[in-house]
Amino acid sequence: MTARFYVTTPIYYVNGAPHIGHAYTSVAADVLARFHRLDGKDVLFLTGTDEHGQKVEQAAQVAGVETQAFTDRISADFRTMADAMDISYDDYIRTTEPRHKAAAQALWQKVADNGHIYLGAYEGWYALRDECFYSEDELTTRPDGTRVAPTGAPVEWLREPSYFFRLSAFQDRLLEFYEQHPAFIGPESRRREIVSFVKQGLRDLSVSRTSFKWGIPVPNDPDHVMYVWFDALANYLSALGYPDIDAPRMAFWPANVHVVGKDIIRFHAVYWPAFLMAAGLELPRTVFSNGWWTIEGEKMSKSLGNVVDPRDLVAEFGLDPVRYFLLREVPFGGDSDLNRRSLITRLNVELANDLGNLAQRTLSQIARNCGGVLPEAAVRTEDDQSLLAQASLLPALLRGQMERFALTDALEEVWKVVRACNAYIDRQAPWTLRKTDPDRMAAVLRVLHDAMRVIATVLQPYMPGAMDKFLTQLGIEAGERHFAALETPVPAGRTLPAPQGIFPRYVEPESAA
Ligand code: ME8
Repeated sequence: MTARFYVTTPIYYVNGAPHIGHAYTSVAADVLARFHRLDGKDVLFLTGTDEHGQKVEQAAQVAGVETQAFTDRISADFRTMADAMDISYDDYIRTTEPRHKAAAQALWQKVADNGHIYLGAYEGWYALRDECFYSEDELTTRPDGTRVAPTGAPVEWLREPSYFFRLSAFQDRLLEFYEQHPAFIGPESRRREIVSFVKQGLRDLSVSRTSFKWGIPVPNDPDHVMYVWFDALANYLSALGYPDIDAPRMAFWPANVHVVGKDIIRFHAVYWPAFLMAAGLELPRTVFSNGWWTIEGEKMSKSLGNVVDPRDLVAEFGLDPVRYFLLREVPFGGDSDLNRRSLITRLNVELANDLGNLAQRTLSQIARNCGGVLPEAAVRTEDDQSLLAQASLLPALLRGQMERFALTDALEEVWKVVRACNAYIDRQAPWTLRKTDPDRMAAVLRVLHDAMRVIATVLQPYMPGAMDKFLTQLGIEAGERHFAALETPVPAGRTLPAPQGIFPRYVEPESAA
């Protein structure tokens, strides 16, 4: 049976336009989805939008648009952004869809039937911006006297009838689960943070609101709408066809990984597993959190006017360089800064120079000196064998990195081989061999071709467009691009298309003249 792999992004709030932070999490999840597809797994990759709650309702009011029409518009924009970033999602879930409402209500009903929800009244702090309840001891006071959440979001005092989820009853089970499943929360720093948060004690969680209407009605009590996080988290099940346990997609549960930003780890690593335990469902294998992007050293915010639309970056630098940069800049899981200088340097040095030149040098020599035809694999020298051995280890090496969500380390491994290829071509100097030993020249070019084929194959998840071009230039056919195909050598004698640059150098507009 083919192994399954289910990966999700957060579903994004439709209270504002998509930005580079959203694109980042989606690209990371996309790399995982594409990697596992190429590795022969049956993958389900889910993304979508989170459309209920007071924050979205207020944004629609400010825009002066009817709420559903507003969410339709912004959700479509998020989808356009995902498409522009080449996110290979299999399904796009919207929480205002009937299939989701039915699933969220069924999940609620199940949790209630199992005795974990009771009616009470909530009195306490709420941060609208975070759609999150905070306890008194988590707040700080600003010099002007206002109370703020740890995220800096202003809080308000709420007092209203509410249903509660018996979160406190799950404290020990959660701690035991974290202990037994060390890979459940990543990276390790977040795991420690969550364990210590839960150890401090969990209070029951308010899971319904009565002071506004934009949400999913609570089953049998339409005066209440579900707390937006109960509603939102259920998306990971509603896209599978829950509550129909026999729906074909339910075989994808439990999810292999929910990729989320560090801001929402608590919801995914505390509330979500507790809801699932309460419903008697299996828990996801991993919740992995990505770090935070700042822009040229500053927090990204509407008030600073520095919110980056990923589509603008793509228009300027090209899609694949942007995807590459996002995952290359800092070990996945850590915080990072988006600055033009380092983006341009990575594009020009690592993509255009290290990889682009290697491809160009090799392919143009095959075109010129081998009649554009792929040479035979000849008897191999020690130098040849050592380069090819290094390249052929890449799929297994990357498989290990993907298991650990080490998306950046994986790129470093590939670049070690890229650099080894460049050192090899300089050492072997096929341009000199052309006169002295043309057979050896052909053999060297063939070794480079074989090594580059591995490189291009394993880089597809990161840079699908550029690697598609690269593989085409290498004469690799569509059915030969998955990892298992690397076991079969490409037959000699294939005619390769005329080589073209894969990564043009970026030249600053002012210095281009
Ligand atoms: O939290 N750097 O939606 P949201 C990196 N609807 N990632 C960032 C980022 C930044 N500066 N800014 C945002 C929600 N993100 C809920 C999720 S899931 C059941 C419900 C990314 O629109 C990051 O992944 O506020 C973060 O978790 C997500 O966008 C928050 O998106």
